[in-house]
Amino acid sequence: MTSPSPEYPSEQQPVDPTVQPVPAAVTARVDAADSTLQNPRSAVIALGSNLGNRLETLQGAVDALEDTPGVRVKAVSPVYETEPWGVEPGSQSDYFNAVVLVRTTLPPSSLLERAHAIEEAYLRVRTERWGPRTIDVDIVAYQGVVSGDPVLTLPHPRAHERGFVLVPWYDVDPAAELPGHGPVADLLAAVGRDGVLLRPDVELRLPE
Ligand code: A4P
Ligand code: MG
Repeated sequence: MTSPSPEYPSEQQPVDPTVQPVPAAVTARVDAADSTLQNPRSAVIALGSNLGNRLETLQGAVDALEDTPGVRVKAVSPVYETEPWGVEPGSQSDYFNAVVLVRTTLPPSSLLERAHAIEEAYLRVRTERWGPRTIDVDIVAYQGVVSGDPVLTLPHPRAHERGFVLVPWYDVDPAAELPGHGPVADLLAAVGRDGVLLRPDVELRLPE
């Protein structure tokens, strides 16, 4: 129980006309946003490029992620040169692929918007599915979230079967688990490293 302040006996407490009761729903929303800000989530992002200066483009994407308010890049994998997946052999150039671990206060939908903005910045043109691209920014996983929404499927529906995602992910987080699919180490053992070659001569910088 609060006792009346000595300066103002209870009947003379000053009334602030700007103070309105805050509806419970608003308080709940603010609290939820606050707890997200205090609890950044971890997300795994896969980068791929097979057009133009592949290394420069991947580095640009890493830097753009770090420049995003609410996103911190925690780890960047080695770069792998990989055979194009899902297309006629020899019909496309090899990819450079890498995986980036981030901590973020953005919800998944905003992280996807940012991924698309980065793709657009590199003038990515979508003409055919699995067509060659300057940059592809895929969200492989967002914390433990599982969603079948086609706009943002989590985890990425094909990550578990792709060496070009699993190999660099395993490098930066050997204990990682893909929600709904199990340890990355086991998935990688099943898929193998064929067509995924380390490029020890090139490297992505972790932003300062
Ligand atoms: N989308 C849904 N879930 C996600 C997610 N988790 N992350 C939606 C990102 N996007 C997601 O993607 C199509 C739609 O998927 C988007 O509108 C988005 O809202 P896109 O990037 O426009 O088109 P895409 O990449 O050609 O299609 P898709 O099916 O996403 O292709 P993938 O599976 O990303 O495969 N081979 C090698 N070696 N290395 C590669 O990096 N990449 C691909 C692309 C094919 N072959 C490759 C590589
Ligand atoms: Mg994609």
